Amino acid sequence: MTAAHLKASFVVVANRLSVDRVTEDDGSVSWRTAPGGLVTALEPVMRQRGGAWVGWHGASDEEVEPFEHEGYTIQPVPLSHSEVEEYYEGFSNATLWPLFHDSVAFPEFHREWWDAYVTVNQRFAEKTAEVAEDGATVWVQDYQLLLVPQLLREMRPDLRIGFFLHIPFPPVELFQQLPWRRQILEGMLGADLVGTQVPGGASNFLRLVRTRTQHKVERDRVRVEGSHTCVARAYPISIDSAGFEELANSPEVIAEAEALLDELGHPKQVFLGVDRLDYTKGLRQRVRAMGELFQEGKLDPADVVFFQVATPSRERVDEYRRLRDDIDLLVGRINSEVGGVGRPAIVYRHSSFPRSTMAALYRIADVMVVTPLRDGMNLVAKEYLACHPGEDGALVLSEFAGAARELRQAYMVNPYDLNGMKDVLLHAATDSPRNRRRRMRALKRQVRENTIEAWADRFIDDLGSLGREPRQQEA
Ligand code: GDG
Repeated sequence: MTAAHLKASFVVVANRLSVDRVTEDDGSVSWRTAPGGLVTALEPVMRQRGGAWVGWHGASDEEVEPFEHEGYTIQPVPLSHSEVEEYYEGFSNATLWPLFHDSVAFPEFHREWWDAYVTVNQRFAEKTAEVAEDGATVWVQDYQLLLVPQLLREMRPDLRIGFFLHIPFPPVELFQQLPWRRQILEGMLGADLVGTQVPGGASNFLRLVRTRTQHKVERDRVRVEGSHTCVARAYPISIDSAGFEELANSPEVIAEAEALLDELGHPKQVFLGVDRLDYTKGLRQRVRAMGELFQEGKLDPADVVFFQVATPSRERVDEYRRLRDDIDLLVGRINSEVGGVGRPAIVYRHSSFPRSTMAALYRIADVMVVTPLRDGMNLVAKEYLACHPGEDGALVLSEFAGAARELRQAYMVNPYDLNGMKDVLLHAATDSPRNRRRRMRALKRQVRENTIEAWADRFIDDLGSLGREPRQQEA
C-alpha cells in the first residue's frame, strides 16, 4: 500500500510539515528537518509514535505526493501563492501573531486575509478527515489552524481532537479586538482538549468563552451543547533533553566548540543569544543593553564577546524586514564604536546553522541571554540547560517567556527596563561561582526531569480519557 492510501490512528496537523525540501545543485531533491520550536518539540514524538503529519510543504502552487519519513507518513497540503500571502503571511503572521503576543507590533485586520484563513483551515480539516482512521486521535497545532478542531468535528465526530497553542493566548481585552473573535473561539471549542503553555493562557480562553459565547463553563470545562465537552488546561512544552545532552557531548560537537573558541580568540566570557529574527524576541532591547555595557566600559570587548544568532524568519512580512534593518544598523554602529582592531564586540550572524553548531554554541556560552518581550515558552532556554556542560553557566531569562514559570532560578529580567536588564546581565556574568552553580544545578534538574516525551504523554493520555467521558454519559 502506498503512503497516499495509508490511514493513521495518530495524526499531527500543523501549518508546516516537519521537513523542508532541499534542492541540490544537481537538481536532486531531499528533505531536511525544519528549524523552529514546534518541529523541535514534535518531531521526536512522531518518530516514537508513528502516524501521519499533515502540513504545508513550504512551496506555493505545487502538489506534493505523500511519502514516508523516519517512520511516519508526511501528508502535504498545497497552498496557492495568494493563500501564502493572505492566510500565512497575512492573517497568521501579521494579524494573529502580533495580537497574541501582547500587540508588541501592530496587528492588521483585513477581511480578505480572514477569508483565506477560513478556506485554508477548511482544506487542512478535509485532508485530516481523509487520512485519519476510524476513532483516530488528532492533534492540531497552533495559531494558524484555530478553526480546524470545529471543522474537523463536523466532518468526523468519531475522532478525538486535541489542540495545542504554542504561543500565548492573549488577555481578554486584546483578543476582543478581533473582528472574528466568536468564530475563532468556536473553532477552538471543537477540540476535546485545548492545551496552552501556561495556566494564564487557559484561563484567558475560558474567560472569553464565558463572556463571548452561550456555552456553560465550569472550572476548566466547557459544555458545547448537543456535542461534547471541551477542557482547557496548561501543558508546558519541553525538549528532548537527553537527545540534546547527548548531541552536545559528542566528540564532533566538543571539537566544534573548541574550534569556535579558537575563532573567537578565546574570550574570557561568551554571552549568547539564539532566536528567530522576530520582533517578539526582544532583540532591539537586548542589543542595545549589551551595546551600552560595552560603551560604558562595564564589559571589556577584549575579554567579552556577545554572539547573536538570528535565524531568518518570515522575510516577506514588512515588520520583519524593518527589524532586520534595525538590528543590522544597531550592531554595526556599536561595533564601529567599541573594541580594538580584532574581533568585534558583537558577533552577529543572520543565518541558520545545523543543530550541532547550536549545541556547540550552547557549550561555550557562559551567559545565555533569552529576553523575549513575550514568548509562549522559549525552547532555546531549555536547550542551553541541556547542552551546557557542568554547572558553571548562567541563564538570563525574560519574565515574559512562558519558560519563566518553570525556570525560576534563572536571572530574571524585564526586557522593557533597559537599566534593570543591564544590571542583571552584569550580575549574571560576575556572580560568585557558588551562586551560579546553585542556580544552574536547579535549572538543569528541571529540564532533565520534564522531557518532551512526558509532555506529549500527558497531553495524549488526558485527551484519551477526557474525550471519552461525555460520550459515555450521552450514550
Ligand atoms: C514557538 C513559540 C515555543 C533556531 N535557529 C536555528 C534553530 N533554531 C531552533 C532552536 C529552537 C527553535 O528553533 C526555536 O524555538 P523557540 O521556542 O525558542 O521559539 P519559536 O520558534 O518562536 O517557537 C515558542 C515553541 O513554539 C514551542 O512550543 O517555545 O514560545 O514561539 O529549537 O534551537 N535550529 C537550527 N538552526 C538554527 O539556525 N537547527
